[in-house]
Amino acid sequence: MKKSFITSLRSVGMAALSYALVAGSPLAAMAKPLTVGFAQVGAESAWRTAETESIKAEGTKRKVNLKFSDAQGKQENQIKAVKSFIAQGVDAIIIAPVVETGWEPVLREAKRAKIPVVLVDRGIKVSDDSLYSTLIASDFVSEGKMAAEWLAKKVNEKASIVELQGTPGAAPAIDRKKGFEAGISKYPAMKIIASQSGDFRRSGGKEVMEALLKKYGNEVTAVYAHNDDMALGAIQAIEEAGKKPGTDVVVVSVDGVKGAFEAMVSGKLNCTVECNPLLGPMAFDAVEQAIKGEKLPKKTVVQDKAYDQSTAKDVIASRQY
Ligand code: GZL
Repeated sequence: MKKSFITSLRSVGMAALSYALVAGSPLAAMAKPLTVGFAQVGAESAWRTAETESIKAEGTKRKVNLKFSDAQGKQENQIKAVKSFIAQGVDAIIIAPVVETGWEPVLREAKRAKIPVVLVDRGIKVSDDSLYSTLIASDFVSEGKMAAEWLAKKVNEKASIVELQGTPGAAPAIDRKKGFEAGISKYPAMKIIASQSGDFRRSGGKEVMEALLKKYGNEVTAVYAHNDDMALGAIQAIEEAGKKPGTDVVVVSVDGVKGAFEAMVSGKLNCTVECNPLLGPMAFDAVEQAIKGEKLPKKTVVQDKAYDQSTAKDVIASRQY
């Protein structure tokens, strides 16, 4: 009796010891599922939807408890969501910041709460870049330059261009404009005759294009849209004005969503510069590294590539978004 009693005491002791080792140790932090808050911009475009799906799918794959917030395009809603994530004591926060400015106060709160912040897809302007762990995004200036170079070749360096801008104050809108203007600056006969925001929305692109076609008519020979959704809206407006998009008016945009490839196959869109939205795997790699306190690069640049009608048919079936 005595011997077996001691044996069972020993096994209980071992179990208790191993629990203590795991419970209070870093292993414990890795053992329990992470809780991550994701403050998304909204659902303004097909690109945005693809990004949301990528992050949600990766969170599910990694058994993360993901708290999702759709800000309907409003920064105040994003800030409210981040404050709520902090109050809930999440392990990390992912933000796709709708605009570049206004983030310091809430990011200081996250820093005080020792909650790492990973930025995806759009950058921010802060005086202290320790307020976020890393940014995973495309180089929007380069995208604008690629669009300009492609257009210059297509129109033999001569065009009167309507520019459809993205959301005012958003990094992609600011930098795609900067890159495109730099790109066409080498060609004196390539002029932006009008530039207006369609807020990255298809409806916005259509409305702005309708108004600018009424104002400039046949003077417009090309459109540069900061995203495919606005380009597809502009294509509708061009058709409704009795013109052939892709022929009478050359249309160039950014994102590389499925709808853009379909429009290139049908000859209505001429070129799209891909901006990959499938950021889920990289975002959660960064989250896990940030939680472990690992040093991350301030920015990871997602590689982009231009597609046009010459390649659209071959690649459309393999497009992932
Ligand atoms: C780019 C992203 C932009 C897309 C748009 O990283 O922020 O916002 O180009 C989306 O389609 O609305």
